[in-house]
Amino acid sequence: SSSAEDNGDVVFEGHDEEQIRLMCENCIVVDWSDRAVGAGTKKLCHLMTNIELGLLHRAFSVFLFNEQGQLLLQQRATEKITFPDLWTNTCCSHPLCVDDELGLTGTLDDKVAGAQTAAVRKLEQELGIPMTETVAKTDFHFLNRIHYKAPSNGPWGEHEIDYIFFCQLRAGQSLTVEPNPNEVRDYKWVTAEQLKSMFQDPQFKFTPWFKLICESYLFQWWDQLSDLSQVENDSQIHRM
Ligand code: DMA
Ligand code: MN
Repeated sequence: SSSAEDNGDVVFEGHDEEQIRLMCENCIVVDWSDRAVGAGTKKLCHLMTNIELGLLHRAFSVFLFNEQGQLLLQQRATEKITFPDLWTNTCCSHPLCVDDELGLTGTLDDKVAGAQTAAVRKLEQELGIPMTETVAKTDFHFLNRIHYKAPSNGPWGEHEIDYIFFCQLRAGQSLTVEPNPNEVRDYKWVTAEQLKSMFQDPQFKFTPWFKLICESYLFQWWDQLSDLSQVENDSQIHRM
């Protein structure tokens, strides 16, 4: 449906205009083996009524580390329709149904490259990080894919196959973060110990996918940040 129609849709009542507009993006609908089976608007893909019928889409999650090995966290803007105000990893979004993000050949390498292209696009749009100058696409380490489902507020939720990427700034490289206030409310660089203590502090609330990754792989991968060769490029899809 057009965005003019969507503006009047009851599911968008009280929501931010720009975030409603982004609900018209075309996500990649996938089967359980992560084969692209079609396009679905971001709106359709994030309604729990569709998710409960099995609708699944492709996503990515970037974890960006500085030279000292601190992780950049973001707090989602209040304007976000799903999971507003929650703390999470550096950047998350969806590769879209466009040639350079879809992974046209269907090989894992090609799908990873498509998700990386989307990651560069959103690091810039959400955090003002000019990735092409800062980090080359080859600096993205693909770890694995996580399949999870989680309800959000109201009629919304997530059901995704999520491509996990680690990226570390090179020696001497600094970074200016200029958050887009429509996307990001706050940000913070943390060590593993600081993140663990944030989990003990009730003032910080976290997204479900970030909690799942923290409870499973994050800290063991973080320990191996200087050499990810033993843990990267896992072709399995991990169901959580
Ligand atoms: C969706 O993130 C992706 C994951 C892994 C949950 P998001 O809601 O931040 O997407 P967008 O930034 O496109 O709204
Ligand atoms: Mn999603």
